Amino acid sequence: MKLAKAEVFVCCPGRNFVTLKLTTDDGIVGLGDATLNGRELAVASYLNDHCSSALVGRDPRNIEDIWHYFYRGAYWRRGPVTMAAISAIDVALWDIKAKSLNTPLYNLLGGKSRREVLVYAHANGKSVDEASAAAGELIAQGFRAVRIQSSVPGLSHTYGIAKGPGGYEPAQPGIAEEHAWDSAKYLRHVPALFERIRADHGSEIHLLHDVHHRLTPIEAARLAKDLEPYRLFWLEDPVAGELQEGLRLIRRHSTTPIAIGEVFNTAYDFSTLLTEQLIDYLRMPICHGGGITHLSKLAAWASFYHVQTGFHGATDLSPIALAAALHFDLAINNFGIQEYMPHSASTFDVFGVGYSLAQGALVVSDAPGLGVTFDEVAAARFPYAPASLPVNRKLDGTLYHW
Ligand code: GCO
Ligand code: MG
Repeated sequence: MKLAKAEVFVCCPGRNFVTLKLTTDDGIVGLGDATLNGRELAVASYLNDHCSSALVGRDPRNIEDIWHYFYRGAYWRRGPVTMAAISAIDVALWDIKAKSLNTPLYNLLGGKSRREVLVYAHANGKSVDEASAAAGELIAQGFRAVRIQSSVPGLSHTYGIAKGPGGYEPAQPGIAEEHAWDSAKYLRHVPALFERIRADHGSEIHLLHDVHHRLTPIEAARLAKDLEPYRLFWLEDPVAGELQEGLRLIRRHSTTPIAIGEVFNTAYDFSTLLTEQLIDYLRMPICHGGGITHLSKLAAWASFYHVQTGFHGATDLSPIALAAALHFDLAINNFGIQEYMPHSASTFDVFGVGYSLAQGALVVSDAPGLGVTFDEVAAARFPYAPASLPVNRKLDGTLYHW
């Protein structure tokens, strides 16, 4: 078996996606998601200009060797653009292998460890009342885990809160929007939000919250400690994760579980976090962290430190990325939870999927491979539309983490 074609598609059915399609000489198609929100064309160029011609002619069954060819062989290692490209190649190769064996991908990853994949949904509100009402609706729909975000009084924008009706989408056309931030206001607000949510919805529902990298280690330690009475499932990205040692301070002060890693792109980004047991959940997704080949190694390594997975699953990760995550989630022992944000109807005009939602969990179909189809004709109806993620400034104008 040989790879005959490597094609890259960039489309915007509601939001931008980059899709890699590999075709073998006997006509098997493998799909990979190469989307990097706000940097789509950089990954498309990496694939088109530096990977496609090196893929053609290779035996797609040799996934491990191809992974190292693009990782070690590139000399310039790591980074989100390179790793998103490698991830897309890797996932497409696993899709081909599973289809050629006529079996769902999870069967090649050890088989099923569970019946379904527990997901968390998103309750967002412009006020605490709105956030609590949104949580109530999700609980009534059967969700067992809900992430709660609400506007911070006194700040014009808050991460996670949609400006108008419809879903939350941070990337906007043109150059980056500027948002305002104040850690003191935020730190006063969040414990009151969770006090109210527990009072309204009881102790059974799993609650999560995303700090989106915005605190210093000692501020994060304070928040994690203040939230202890509300028994969070996790507190996400409490600090920017470049300084892994920074998480020691949080651990020293609190037992609130910590999740981190949606912007990481290799297992090396977790080395101190795992060996010192500074986190509880790793969020680096398959589509940005080197694909199934690299995540299998990271997840196995994490399991020795009692760390579970909780992959990033915002809508800027395509249905191909979500399907890859679901097969992996189903198979590994140390699965924790999967993020879930529903894709728009136009996204499903382009991507056909086999997973479905039932009582707060996703159920994976037994279709061979990933179980995802890509409609090129439909994709051509939704041309790429440049968009940027926001930047954030403190109230005095200092540039801060978004
Ligand atoms: C999450 C994330 C997203 C990111 C987005 C950036 O936890 O789902 O923080 O909301 O902000 O994916 O493109
Ligand atoms: Mg996040």
